[in-house]
Amino acid sequence: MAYQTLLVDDQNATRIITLNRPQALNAFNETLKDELIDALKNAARDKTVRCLVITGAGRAFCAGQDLKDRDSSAPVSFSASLRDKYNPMITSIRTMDKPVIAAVNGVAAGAGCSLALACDLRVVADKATFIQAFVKIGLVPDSGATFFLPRLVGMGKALELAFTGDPLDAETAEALGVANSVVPGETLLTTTMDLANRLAQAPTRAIGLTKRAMNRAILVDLPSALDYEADMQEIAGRGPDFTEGVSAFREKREPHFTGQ
Ligand code: LHQ
Repeated sequence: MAYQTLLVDDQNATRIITLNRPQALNAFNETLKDELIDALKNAARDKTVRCLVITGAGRAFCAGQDLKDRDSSAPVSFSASLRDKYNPMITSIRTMDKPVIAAVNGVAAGAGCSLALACDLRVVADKATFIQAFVKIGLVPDSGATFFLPRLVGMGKALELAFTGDPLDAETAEALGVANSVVPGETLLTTTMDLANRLAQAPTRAIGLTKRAMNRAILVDLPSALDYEADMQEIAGRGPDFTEGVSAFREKREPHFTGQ
């Protein structure tokens, strides 16, 4: 499949998937979601691929759902959008029997932040930020954010980030264990590829089994958590604060939430 919104490049046994809608900060439109699901499936089943790197083109990693794409920014069913598109991406990353590294080149917001959190490791550019942007548009953290974030940073910090939508900078992300390492933006890809090539030469079968065992040790409830998030998002997405939040984003103004 030739992709319109992704670049896929193999370097030795490492596959690099680059989200490629830089003009929209790599926000997820329907095409990007469909293509990423397909690319993840291919990477999972291709035995020549022994490590996967996910990164973004331009200055952002991914700004989450495309809020200007009128076909999908207010889907008919939020829960269906999550169950059919976002949750399969997250599940695919977690169930892939090979290491997945996010090379977080810039801002990772909303479902883009969730995508980075679902990866096994995060190598982060010094100017990158992680933003639980959902609350800014009256939504609930989704695509696994309610599941991965408290496991990475603890409940108190996770709730603070989710309630405020304040950016988590790279240095703090490293201190909290969200970033495995922080490097200057110019060296992000070379540093990530050094790690990826090392992991791609490691015993992939053992690494895959290690990932399965860790998933089982602390991520066994992921399917029900993804399902529950979808239900919560359906409720939040039907409320007036979501409509106001998206209008405010599009009109570049502060939102006025009623709390209903
Ligand atoms: C964008 C976006 C964007 C479109 C920047 N879409 N254009 C699941 C279920 C169903 C529905 C709803 O959603 C979900 C899951 C989610 O992901 S919800 C969360 C969606 N994402 C957000 O709320 C993040 C929105 N973006 C931002 O808050 C900021 O743009 C960030 C913090 C990412 C970056 O800020 P800046 O560096 O100041 O850049 P900017 O705001 O100036 O954006 C640059 C351009 O990119 C701008 O377009 P323009 O034509 O004015 O240059 C933005 O409108 C566009 N853009 N994010 N998600």
